[in-house]
Amino acid sequence: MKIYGSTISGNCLKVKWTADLLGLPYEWIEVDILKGESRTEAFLQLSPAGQIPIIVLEDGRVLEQSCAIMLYLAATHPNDLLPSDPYEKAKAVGWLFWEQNAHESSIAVRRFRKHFMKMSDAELDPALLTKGNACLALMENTLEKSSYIMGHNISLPDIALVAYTRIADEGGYDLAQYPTVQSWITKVEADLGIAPYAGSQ
Ligand SMILES: N[C@@H](CCC(=O)N[C@@H](CS)C(=O)NCC(=O)O)C(=O)O
Repeated sequence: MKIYGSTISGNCLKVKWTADLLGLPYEWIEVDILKGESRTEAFLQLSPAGQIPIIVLEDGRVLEQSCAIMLYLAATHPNDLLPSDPYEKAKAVGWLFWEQNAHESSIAVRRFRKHFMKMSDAELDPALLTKGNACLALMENTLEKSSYIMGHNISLPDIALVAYTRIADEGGYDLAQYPTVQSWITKVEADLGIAPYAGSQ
């Protein structure tokens, strides 16, 4: 399997960490989105949306969308990352939808604009801060009741949500306001075998 991704992208790291946790072999192909490498003719042939992550399977089939890729990897390899019970599985998928729809679309977007595009707070849509903080508050509330997003074990929603939560300060969010989320980040990083975030270029 080939994973086309960027190490500055939480969406891509979600896929990498899932593959690593499952012990899957893959070739990582670094794509520099800041240089437009996901928009070249060659890349658009692979994936017309021009975005990463994507995976290319042994037989040449391409899969897009970080959460869809995570679900595919979890569905095709033995693991405890996705519940088998239909209700619990639907809950897990619901968290992945929420991650994309509410969390990533505020926290990751504000982080990209502030940290990489160097936009000032005045230039940023104020709704991004409000919406992102509402997501962090919801996670704080959830994690006060259970040690992981869904109970007592790491599952796909933890991997998906930790990616942009651990770097939320780059988007101007104050994680100190969410101590339970901070402890959860440390725990999930340890589970994934990754070092605490030390900042990106
Ligand atoms: N919903 C998609 C979002 C993909 C996405 O936004 N990718 C960004 C990097 S995080 C990208 O490729 N940006 C470069 C571009 O749009 O040209 C997913 O989860 O895979």
